[in-house]
Amino acid sequence: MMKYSLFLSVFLLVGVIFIGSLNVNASCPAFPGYNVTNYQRYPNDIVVELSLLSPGPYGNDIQNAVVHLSFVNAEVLRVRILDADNQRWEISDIINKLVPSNEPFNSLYETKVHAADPFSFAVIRISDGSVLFNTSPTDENGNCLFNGLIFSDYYIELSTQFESPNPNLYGLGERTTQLRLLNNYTYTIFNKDEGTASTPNINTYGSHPFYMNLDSKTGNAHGVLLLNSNAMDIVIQPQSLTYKVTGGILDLFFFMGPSPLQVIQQYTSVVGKPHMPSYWSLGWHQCRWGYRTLQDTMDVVSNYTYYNIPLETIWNDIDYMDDYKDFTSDPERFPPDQYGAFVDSLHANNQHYMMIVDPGISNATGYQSYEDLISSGGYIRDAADGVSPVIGMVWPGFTAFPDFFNPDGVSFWQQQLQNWYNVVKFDGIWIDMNEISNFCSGNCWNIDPAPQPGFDPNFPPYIPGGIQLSDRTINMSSIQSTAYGDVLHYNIHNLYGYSEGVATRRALENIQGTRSTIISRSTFAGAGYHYSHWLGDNKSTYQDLYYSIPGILLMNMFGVPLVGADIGGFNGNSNGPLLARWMQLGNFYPFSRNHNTYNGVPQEPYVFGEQVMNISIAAINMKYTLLPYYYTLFHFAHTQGNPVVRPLFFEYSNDENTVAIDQQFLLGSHIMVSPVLVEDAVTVNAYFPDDTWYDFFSGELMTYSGQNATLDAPLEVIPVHLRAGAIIPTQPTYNYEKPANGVPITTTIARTLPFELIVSLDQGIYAYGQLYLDDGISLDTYENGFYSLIEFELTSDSVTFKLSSTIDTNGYDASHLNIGSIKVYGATSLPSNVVVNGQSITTYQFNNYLLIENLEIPLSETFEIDWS
Ligand code: MIG
Repeated sequence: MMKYSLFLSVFLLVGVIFIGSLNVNASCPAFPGYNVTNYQRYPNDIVVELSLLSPGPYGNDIQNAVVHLSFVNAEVLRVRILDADNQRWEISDIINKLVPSNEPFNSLYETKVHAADPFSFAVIRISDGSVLFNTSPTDENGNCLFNGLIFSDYYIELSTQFESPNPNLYGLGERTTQLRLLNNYTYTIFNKDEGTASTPNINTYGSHPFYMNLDSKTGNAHGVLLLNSNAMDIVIQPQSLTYKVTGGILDLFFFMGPSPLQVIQQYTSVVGKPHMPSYWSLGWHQCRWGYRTLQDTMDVVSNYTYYNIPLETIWNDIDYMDDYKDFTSDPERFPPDQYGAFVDSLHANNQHYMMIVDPGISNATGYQSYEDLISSGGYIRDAADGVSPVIGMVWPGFTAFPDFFNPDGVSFWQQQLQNWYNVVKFDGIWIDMNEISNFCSGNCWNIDPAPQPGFDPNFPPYIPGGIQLSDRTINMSSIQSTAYGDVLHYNIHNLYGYSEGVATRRALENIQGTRSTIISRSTFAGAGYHYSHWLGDNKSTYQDLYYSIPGILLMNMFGVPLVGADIGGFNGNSNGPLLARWMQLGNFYPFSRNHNTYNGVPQEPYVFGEQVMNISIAAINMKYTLLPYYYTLFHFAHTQGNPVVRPLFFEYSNDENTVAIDQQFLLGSHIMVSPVLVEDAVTVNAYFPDDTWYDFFSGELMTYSGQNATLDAPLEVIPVHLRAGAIIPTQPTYNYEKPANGVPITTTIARTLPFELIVSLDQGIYAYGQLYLDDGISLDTYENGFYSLIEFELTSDSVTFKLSSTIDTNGYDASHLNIGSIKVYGATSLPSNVVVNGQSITTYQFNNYLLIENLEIPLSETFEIDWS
């Protein structure tokens, strides 16, 4: 038992320091941690000096530590725990985009530092006094919950107790998982080539050491980021959460929300807000592993055209390469001149082209890229001599790996991509295998390294996930050259894909001079600032159809909004009904790509007969019709960090029923998607939060609110509902007539079509919406003012109605764009008079909703429509 008596407390503007005394029971906790030897209060900081009270379990304890509690701004607190005497690896300069406030502020939080033995701290929400983080090892009854701070060279441990047990937690990616985290589980964070089709909850391709905690009683949420790139376990128990980290420092950020959306806005202000994607990347993508020849690839494009299915981008997998060597193409199967000409012909039709590039560079004799890599010196080095490249084995056989922390590795990469671009004018790049994936474990010339005496980076004293860290990747002892000197791969393994993504982004921006489109398998916190992601190897099953929803929702919470799962499923064989359901759901992913493995049966939308094809065409048209809305959502992702797709709890955070919902989701804040995820099912059980909802297609007012409902969903139907209060800008593509060259609609054409505004009236007879426009491809259009932002508003006194626009900024020439029609859901009768910009019109009708047609209202000017 412990007794805890306060003899002094000092209240400060934003921080509270408790200086107390503590009687420590020798056995509780087992590792009490550190003494406080000094503290200092500065205007926006508290600095606490610590000295080791009791060594941790693994030796090499840090004797003197220093804690900086920094009040960054009103919503963000940062707590860094450093070695006072020695510099340790930390990543803050690479990832952290935060500019601390210089202005005085009234923070939403206060901190309590237990400034005596042992050290602990707490973070408290001022508005209701709730304790969001508390590292004190004992609970209020003196029960011992966990250890104090352990801070040693290769093992760091810190725990927090929950104010009430079993909170709603989300995050800690990447993994295949339900949306809400399990309450008794150890989550490993360590990048690994691990398909989603295997065990749920284990660590997969990326690292996102961030969680959100939602208190559904108050609706308040907060977030916590541990900015650290080392392998770690995060142990969640009913009363506590424990970080067990293999190196680096503790660099914690606390985000006060209080809404879930605000938590993500604050989180992305630290790790970086998402880049603005190219408009075309939101179109429909077709890929597979197994388009073995250029002719195979061309045939797919022809089939799309023949069946009149929109195709924005055709992709090639590793099939195109000569012996799987990057930046080459097979002379027979993909003859370079014909290959380049094919891509040029796509461009002539406003279509796009992407192909895969792997990081492993073959060491085959005479391979120019390998010679270039070796002479650049920008490769990951082997610990054995510190000079030679570490050798792995991937598709081309033995390979070396560029070191993207090394400027020479970055220049090498840019040069290779430039050389390849001279052959094939690709529009974007797909980067795979960048966990790093390796077909053997460790150095392939020394397969399966045995544990070494002393510190062995492959087998640190504590091994997150319990498997040697070099399992199916390179040795952790490998050496990388960073701006901070040589760093063990051990410390930065989780940053490999991120560093490749950053290098690829820079290269493409230099080569193309436009926004880059990069889809990467591996990510780290903040990856979305630079590039985008697909969820990796799933399976053609209904289970994985479901898992794709929490997958895209979590990535959106991590600030990586342009994300999707392989539509149709990667491993295994798809079939007609599964593909139909996946096409329907997948065209609501922000990134929509059909992709399949080498030996799977074909799963292009035209292979399973006419019904599935027509369902697919309808699904793609739905996406294209909504593109102006998606693009506007991406603008607010880019500027504010807002997720493009969101869990229901984001909008209804004090509705207990929403906290675990991950079979439905919201697109933006107003479009709710409730897909069929069960084989042969023709109904969906969907939850309708307490609000007013309309059927998105028919405009019918739903009678459900705050309850579950069983909805009809035969194979050709995906239930979609529109929340009241919205004005959704769309450009319907359904009636597009193919031009003479027969090419089905592309995003280039879609974005020139007449707009249709879909208005959903709420009970106050109000609705609001926004539309962001720019050229869709240039860099920094928003930052440079080359954009237009239009707001739409509907107001009414319930007799007269007024729909009008305002134009916030007009840096993009939208004079070629018109509003052609308006639908008003929730209107109850045919108006007697409709006036557009002062002129009476007659082209309107009422049938379930008010439809005003045959308009030609220029978007570049404000308008007003009145009816009564
Ligand atoms: O070892 O390039 O996740 O999408 O088709 C497999 C072949 C390598 C893994 C990717 C997958 C891709 C496949 N790649």
